[in-house]
Amino acid sequence: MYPFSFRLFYCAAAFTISILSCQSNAKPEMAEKSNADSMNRKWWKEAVVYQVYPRSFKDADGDGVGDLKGIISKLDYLKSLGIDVIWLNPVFASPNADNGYDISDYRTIMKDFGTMADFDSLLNGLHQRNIKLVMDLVVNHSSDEHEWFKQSRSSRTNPYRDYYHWWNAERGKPAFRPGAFEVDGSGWRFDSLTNAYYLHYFSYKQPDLNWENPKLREEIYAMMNFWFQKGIDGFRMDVIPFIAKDTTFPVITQKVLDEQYGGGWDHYMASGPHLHDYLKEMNNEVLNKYDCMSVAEGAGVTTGTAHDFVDEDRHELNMLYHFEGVSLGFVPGKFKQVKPGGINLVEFKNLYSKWDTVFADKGWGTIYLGNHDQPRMVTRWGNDSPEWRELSSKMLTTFLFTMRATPYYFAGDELGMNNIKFEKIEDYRDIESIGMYNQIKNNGGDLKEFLNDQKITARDNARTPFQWDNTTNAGFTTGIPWLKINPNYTTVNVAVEEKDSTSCLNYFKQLLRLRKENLVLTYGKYTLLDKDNPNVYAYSRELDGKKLLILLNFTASPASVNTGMDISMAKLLIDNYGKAASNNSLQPYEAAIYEITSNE
Ligand code: TEU
Repeated sequence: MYPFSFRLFYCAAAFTISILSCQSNAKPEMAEKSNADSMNRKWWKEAVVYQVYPRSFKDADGDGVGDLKGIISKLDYLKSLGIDVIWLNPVFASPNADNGYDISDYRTIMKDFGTMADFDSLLNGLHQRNIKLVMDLVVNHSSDEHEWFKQSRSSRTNPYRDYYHWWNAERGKPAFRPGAFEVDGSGWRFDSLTNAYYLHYFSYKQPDLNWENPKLREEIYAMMNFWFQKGIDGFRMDVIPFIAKDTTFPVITQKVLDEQYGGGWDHYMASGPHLHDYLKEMNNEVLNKYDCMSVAEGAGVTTGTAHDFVDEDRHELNMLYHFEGVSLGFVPGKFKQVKPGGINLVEFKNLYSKWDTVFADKGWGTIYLGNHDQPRMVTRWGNDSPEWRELSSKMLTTFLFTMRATPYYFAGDELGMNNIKFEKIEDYRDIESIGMYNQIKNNGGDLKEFLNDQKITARDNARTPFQWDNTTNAGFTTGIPWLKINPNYTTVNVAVEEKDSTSCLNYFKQLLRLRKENLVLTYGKYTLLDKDNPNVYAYSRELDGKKLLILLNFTASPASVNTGMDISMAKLLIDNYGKAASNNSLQPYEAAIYEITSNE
């Protein structure tokens, strides 16, 4: 059993799954609106968001690290994908303890990535191509190298002292809080300079900001306005439920930690009493002035609390992404260990159907299977063996682009990139993997088991450099890449896939067009079909008399499906095999979308 910090993020999600049935805000009996115009159409609901991890996308200056000029050199590629929005991971000044999630100056560009002039040309280049830019807002914590923190730690009476959470040592040791990336698992660090502890939910290099302090909040809003004035189109908000805490820091008993992860999370660690006051204030001071997009990283958010963030009439945020889907299949009590035997598709279908119902009437959802904190989508949710990598990757892309939610798609997944599966800890660069490894080592745990699990779940699997072509270093850099490149770059890369009409890349583009051309895929009513089928995910989408049927075989064997519809006369819109599935059965990892006419 690992210490709490190991399990925090994953167990919170597991707990919430188990209480979904009693917490849901879902109102399935509510009449479904059928007309797209009455669905409160918004550009960000109809958009496809493509996530660029700048460190890994394209290196223009040969230092082995991706940069803004590199992204600029690939603007036409981004345009060719057909996507609408780029979410750019943090590009602000940072000592890079956590690859930019530790910001030392919110108004400056990180040296590794370039200059503000580069940023301005990137933004212009995107806008010229009709692509919007959403930036990362990391305001639960800053870097310990931020000027605010340097001031704050300098003395107990410094005007910046209350920008962070301090606990004077004469009060005794503060009650345990987890520090996710720390070897000792603690979220408090003692600072002898002022004989006090400061709070950090992540590494000690990421001290938590004190949102109770109105001055801090004003600074954050001014900073957000600064970026909006430059013309950006929105923010993705890093661990935003964490900004509000119970700042009396009561003791969390082991019992609460072990038995009530969801409750412990909400009441003692995050989603503090003033969370929604802050978000309303942020909306009022910043967001409502712009036609922008806001999306919360909704760690710990359940179907029961989601509406508090995203209902239009609350004037807080547009969307959130939950962790329940990506936490599915983890072994309880273990750090990111996936249960053997593959995913339980019935559980998967129930979970995504439940989340669809939550937003059927109000609010809006997101859908994703990968990002910079997750392994590669095809390895985790499909099958990355040479035989099935392409087909299963296309099948998963079909799922993402046919659900009623805004798809968030991670760069490289359109190529079918898969996990690199490092053998040794020395290959990892991620603070999370290295921290956990050292924690397990210190506790005399099973390092071999840990390294095996990491091959499937580590974050660095998604962060390996983007594969452009089959030249040295996949065309990513002329220098030494900061993280090893997946050796399959010689065949899995943009240059090869652009030329192959049947590639993952071309399938991605076709499917994206299909979503754009069929508003039913964005707004249409979702109905799960053949719900107990353990192999096939089947559902329909309906809007204004148009009905599409989506069939996805999640297994490496042929599988039968019973949708109650005769598809023999239906129009096949796309199929990852390039040819129609037979009426009631699917080939391994087959994905098909049909248009059903009324007499079928
Ligand atoms: O992630 C928050 C978060 O919940 C992660 O700790 C997540 O659980 C973990 O990455 C899964 O392995 C955000 C950022 O997306 C992440 O990259 C940062 O490391 C983290 O915040 C701290 O800023």
